[in-house]
Amino acid sequence: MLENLGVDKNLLSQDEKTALREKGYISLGKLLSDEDLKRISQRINTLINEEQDQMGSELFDSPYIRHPKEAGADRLADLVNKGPIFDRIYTHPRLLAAISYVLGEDIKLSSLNYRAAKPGQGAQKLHADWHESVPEGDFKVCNSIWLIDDFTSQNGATRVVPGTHKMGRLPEEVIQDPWDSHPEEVLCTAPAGTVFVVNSHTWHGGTTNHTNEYRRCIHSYFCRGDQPQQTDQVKFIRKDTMNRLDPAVLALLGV
Ligand SMILES: O=C(O)CCC(=O)C(=O)O
Repeated sequence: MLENLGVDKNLLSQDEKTALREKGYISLGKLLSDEDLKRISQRINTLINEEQDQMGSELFDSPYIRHPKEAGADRLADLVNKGPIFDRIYTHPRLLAAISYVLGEDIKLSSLNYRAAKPGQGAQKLHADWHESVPEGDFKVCNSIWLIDDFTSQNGATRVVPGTHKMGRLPEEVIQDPWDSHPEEVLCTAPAGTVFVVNSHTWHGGTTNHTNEYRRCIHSYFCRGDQPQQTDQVKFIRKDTMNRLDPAVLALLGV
């Protein structure tokens, strides 16, 4: 399947592979042009206007993996079905090379959601995106963060504690207060259009947005083929989405 999506092991440099292995996250650089960002922002604004208080409902109401509502951030969910503009955000070959480097060749999209930290809010405790600790190498999930705005030290950039994916422990098993800043945490600051791939077992979390603007990103989140998806794509996939996507993309969705 990955071959048919243009994925090749050589799409990642040795340094990128080492960083993913050792630190548990990397920047893939700027994968979205300013024109892409403009068009994605327009589509997001349209969806926000259309969905209003239903925003993110597919995520919060899921009978499969229920995600807690977050007062400090807006969400849009199920972006797979909300326009071809979002396709590249889960099919980019360099993204898939990085995700499969962490999870192995058998991967599925788990969910494709938008998260915007509200002005003055957006802080999260340090967490892993998995309910239990896993031994190094038995990774179940891997996320990517597509920056729609610049991530700065002021606007709630994601924090990551490098190397914690190798500890086989959840933050709450080790530190007293996962809301506190961690002495080794690093902020993922970068220009809009940049993509970070974060092994989801690496401790991480949103930080407070100290500006007056929303801090926006899209999470293109993957799981190993033998794990349940956050958004059950078989249940959610719309006919028009199914008709326009290649078989290899449908396989990536688990459809
Ligand atoms: O958007 C972010 O900065 C990180 C969000 C995150 O880690 C999550 O929602 O699990």
